[in-house]
Amino acid sequence: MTPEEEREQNARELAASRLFSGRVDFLLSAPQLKFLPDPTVPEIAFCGRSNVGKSSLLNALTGRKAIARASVTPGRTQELNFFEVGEPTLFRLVDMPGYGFAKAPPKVVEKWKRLVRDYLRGRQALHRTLVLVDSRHGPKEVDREMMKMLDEAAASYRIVLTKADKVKASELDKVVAATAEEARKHSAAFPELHVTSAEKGMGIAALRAAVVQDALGPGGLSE
Ligand SMILES: Nc1nc2c(ncn2[C@@H]2O[C@H](COP(=O)(O)OP(=O)(O)OP(=O)(O)O)[C@@H](O)[C@H]2O)c(=O)[nH]1
Ligand SMILES: [Mg+2]
Repeated sequence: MTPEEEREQNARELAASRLFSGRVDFLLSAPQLKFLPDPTVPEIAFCGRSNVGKSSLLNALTGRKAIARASVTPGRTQELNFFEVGEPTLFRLVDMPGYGFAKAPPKVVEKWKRLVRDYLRGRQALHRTLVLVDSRHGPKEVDREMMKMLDEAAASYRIVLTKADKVKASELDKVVAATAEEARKHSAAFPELHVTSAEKGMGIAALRAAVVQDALGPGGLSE
């Protein structure tokens, strides 16, 4: 990065951080497409395997301890959870149900798959999807399936490695390389990865800025 680019990036991160420290409210849970909110503002979706750290990442981005978890009561994980950012609302974050949860009955998994697929394919307001991948494991078969589905829908996505604090630096380098290699195989994946830790705050400021830019465009928050 040139010094000028670095200044711009810092300014973007600061503006994004200010925005996220303002209003962030839970809006609703949608168990079926007909319960989706009116698509009046851009949406950014968070998806990934069960336990990958979706709710924790959402909490870290918004600087809230439990906003995502607070709204998701146990047994209701087949729903899409919407959060609004900004006053007035500038965009929404959508916490998706976790996939690859082996214990869920096949019928439930099928219903979830359909809901997610229909949302991701058909939602005009969807500006970007974040596909979360656990730094300890790298991309798994279910992650590849999700990526393929997004490729086919031409719904572009960022790959976000989570829980980076849980692996050694040398291990992390390997997982980053393997994940970047995977990204190159997918037409709708951004080539650059986000390496994050919700626990330690790593990569959070940059991801915040990226989310704001994805939602609002390059001119996003300029005063
Ligand atoms: N060390 C560490 N642990 C994390 C991090 N992010 C999440 N965790 C832990 O991983 C577990 C799962 O995190 P969640 O945020 O609930 O994961 P999720 O993807 O929302 O899970 P589901 O809603 O069940 O699909 C929790 O015990 C978190 O505390 C991280 O960055 N570092
Ligand atoms: Mg969750």
